[in-house]
Amino acid sequence: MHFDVFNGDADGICALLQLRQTFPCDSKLVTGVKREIDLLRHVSVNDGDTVSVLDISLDKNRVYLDSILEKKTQVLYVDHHYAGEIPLAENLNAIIDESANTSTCALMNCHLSSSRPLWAAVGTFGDNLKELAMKQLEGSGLSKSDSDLLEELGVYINYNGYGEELSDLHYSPEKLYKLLEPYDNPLNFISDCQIHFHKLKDSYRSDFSKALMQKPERSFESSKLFILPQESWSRRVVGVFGNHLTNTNPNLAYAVLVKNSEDSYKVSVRAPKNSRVKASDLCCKFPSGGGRTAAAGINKLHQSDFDEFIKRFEGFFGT
Ligand SMILES: [Mn+2]
Repeated sequence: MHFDVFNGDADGICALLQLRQTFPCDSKLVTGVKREIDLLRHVSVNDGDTVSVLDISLDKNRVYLDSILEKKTQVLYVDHHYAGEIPLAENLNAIIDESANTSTCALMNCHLSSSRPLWAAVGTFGDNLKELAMKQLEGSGLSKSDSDLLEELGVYINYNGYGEELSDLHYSPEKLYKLLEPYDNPLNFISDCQIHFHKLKDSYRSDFSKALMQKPERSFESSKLFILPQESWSRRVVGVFGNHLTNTNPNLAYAVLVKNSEDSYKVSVRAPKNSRVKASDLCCKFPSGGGRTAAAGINKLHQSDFDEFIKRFEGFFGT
């Protein structure tokens, strides 16, 4: 059997679309809400099985990966999150680049010699890397309005991945992948599946308009912190709201917090666009923190760490 293990956001879904449209195979899909990144724990392999892992941190899956590699299973690992030390194993093909200006979709596009550049662009737009997304489209001859549509689709698929549980999401990432999979060209999905495209668009707009009414909880010289109410729209919009804030004011760092059901917060951090400070370095200081240079998060920031987080957040981006 082949396992396709992928992040439930746009970058994960679109990286798998590129791979499977180029090399079709009947695989077992393993995915979840965007925050669920230790997905390899769901995979138990037998002799002859193979695995692809897309857009989830190697470091967060290390123990599971090590045991899969010990069984001589062939693994393709494509990612841009914090990886730590990459295991040296003949049966591991790791395409990992942690630099700020890359996405799993762009790495996959390179790996597949640009076989599905439009999907590579959609996923990269989803990760809020607009310039890099436009690079994937070079030579495709798309009009401005078509590339705008691809950007919209990327933002909506990315938005759909956020939530505490699958029940917060409009589409489970597996269902969304299966809806998109028949379309070699994402523009054909948009024109053929207006119902789905508009459902994503309308929900995004409705959630987003609520977020825009929120005032910052704390404003520092070089950063702002928002706390959204404990509702499912907040859990869905937290990441795209963070992207919007950083796009609007690239000089500031942002943290957006949403209270979890327990005594903790889910935290989304965006580094200032034009700084080299790594958002992931701040988040990794807390248990359940992770991410990448421009965008990182903490799944469960305990109430007892709240003041400490605010202090570090202010200081981290303050110099
Ligand atoms: Mn990504």
